[in-house]
Amino acid sequence: RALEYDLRAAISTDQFFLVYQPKIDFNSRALVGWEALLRWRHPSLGLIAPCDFIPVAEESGVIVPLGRWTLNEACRQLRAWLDAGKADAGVAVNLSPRQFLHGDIVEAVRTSLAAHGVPGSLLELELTETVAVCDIDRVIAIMHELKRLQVRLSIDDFGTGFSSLSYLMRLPVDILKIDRSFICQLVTDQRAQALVKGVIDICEGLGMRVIAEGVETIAQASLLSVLGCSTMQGYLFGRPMSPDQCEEARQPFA
Ligand code: G
Ligand code: G
Ligand code: NA
Ligand code: MN
Repeated sequence: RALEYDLRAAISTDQFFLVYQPKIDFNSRALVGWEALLRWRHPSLGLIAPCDFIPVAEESGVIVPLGRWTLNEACRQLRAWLDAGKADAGVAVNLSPRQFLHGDIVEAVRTSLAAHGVPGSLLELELTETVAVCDIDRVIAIMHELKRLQVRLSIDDFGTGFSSLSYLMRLPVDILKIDRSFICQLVTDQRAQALVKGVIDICEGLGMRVIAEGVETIAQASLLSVLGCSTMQGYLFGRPMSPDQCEEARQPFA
């Protein structure tokens, strides 16, 4: 496939870059972290969104070198912010299932942190639920190895693909990210509200933190806060932005 060929070439020719979306605490409006999101500036096709190339990268295996590039770039940026005295928050990087299960992910994370002298505590790794249904014992073993590097682990898009809550209980994850499909119905749909409230309570019971994704309105944010979730991410507070824009983004948010 042409795109697969271009993907391989793009890593060595600097066509990828990361943008960063803020995660905030709604009560204080303070920044609590950034999520790094991958972008591809293709020489002839222009800007290509991850949903159009991540699946190709997954299928072809290019996700392994590409994921290493992303981890390294996030750590390079963290180092730059540390050096500038602006490392006021950590960075979360998305990992795809293939990269997690077959990419020697522990070595990749360790190498990126060490290369830039970044403490693991500033790095968060976001995994989708689908990764956990493959080989639960292997997933748990890898997660424990990652935890030894002090990184935080989160489950992304929670509620959209999990097969069993008993898996959740066994995974050493720190944070659940409630998928935005629940947040967009939150204000109008009682059932979405009950579900979100349930997830927030489960997190509290399991000693996990919880964050709501895709918060776009004050009404959603206020309701989430009342339901017990004050950590949020979404266009209401900030879109994914360049590192320069991150430095200019002034707190408090919104
Ligand atoms: O940034 P955007 O909304 O376009 O992202 C679309 C999808 O691509 C999201 O599901 C997001 O998790 C995924 N994505 C963005 N950046 C990365 C990345 O660096 N690695 C992986 N595996 N997925 C990413
Ligand atoms: O799957 P993941 O959660 O990583 O997806 C992140 C994607 O969601 C990014 O592409 C980002 O641009 C998008 N996103 C972030 N905040 C919002 C929001 O408030 N509304 C919508 N519609 N998309 C959002
Ligand atoms: Na994510
Ligand atoms: Mn998500």
